[in-house]
Amino acid sequence: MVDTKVSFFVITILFAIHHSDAVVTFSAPTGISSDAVTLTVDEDLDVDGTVGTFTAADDASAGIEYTLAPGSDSGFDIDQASGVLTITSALNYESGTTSYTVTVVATDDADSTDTATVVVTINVQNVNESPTITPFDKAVFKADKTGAGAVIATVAATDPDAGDTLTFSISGGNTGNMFTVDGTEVKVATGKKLDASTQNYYTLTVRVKDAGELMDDTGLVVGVFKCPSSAISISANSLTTFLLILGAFIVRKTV
Ligand SMILES: [Ca+2]
Ligand SMILES: [Ca+2]
Repeated sequence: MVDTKVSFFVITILFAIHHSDAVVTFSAPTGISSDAVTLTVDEDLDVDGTVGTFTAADDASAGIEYTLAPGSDSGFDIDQASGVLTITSALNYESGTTSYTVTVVATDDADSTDTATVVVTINVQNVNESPTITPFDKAVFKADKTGAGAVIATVAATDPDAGDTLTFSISGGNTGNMFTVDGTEVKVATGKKLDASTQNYYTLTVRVKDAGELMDDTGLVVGVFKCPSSAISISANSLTTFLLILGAFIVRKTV
């Protein structure tokens, strides 16, 4: 016959084991180890966009609460209930900061001493961004018969991506292929000559394109006038003044 005291002791132990709260353990996101995970996000992730979803559990009936530990890099937040880690400010690969570290803590709702932590390395991945072409602030006027190779304007653009290759072209308004782009210079094309009697102004669209085919356009007005003087540039706002001067010149030549 089994001793009554021994039986009571065994039953007590079994009861305690059955009802003990297991340790909180992370199971997601993918690649998570016991205490670390590395995640990668694109630099153009929207603010409030998801970096990753953390899941932890134990066998208790109470839920799990997710928080970021003090000392975590700023710019991130985690939903207390869902474990979704998000960004709270825009990322920028070109800023020079391409990696962040936060520590995610999962806490058993029923026992605040039952926690698990994971150190999260967040690597920011470069994304190609569009170039921006510098608008022309002046219409350009060139004398009639200006020949091939004459520089009409110099074009410029910026691109957030360091070292990106920018290529300029004329994408519109180039009647008769009168103009071409040589590097950053808009020129009268080979074999061409401006002829005011045929066309006395052009409304060009100048385009910049980066290595990833992203692009930006701006307008360039080129006027052609019959005048013996060298080419001039004039503010678009002063066009009326220019035309008055030109009119006076023509009158003087014809009287
Ligand atoms: Ca970029
Ligand atoms: Ca770019």
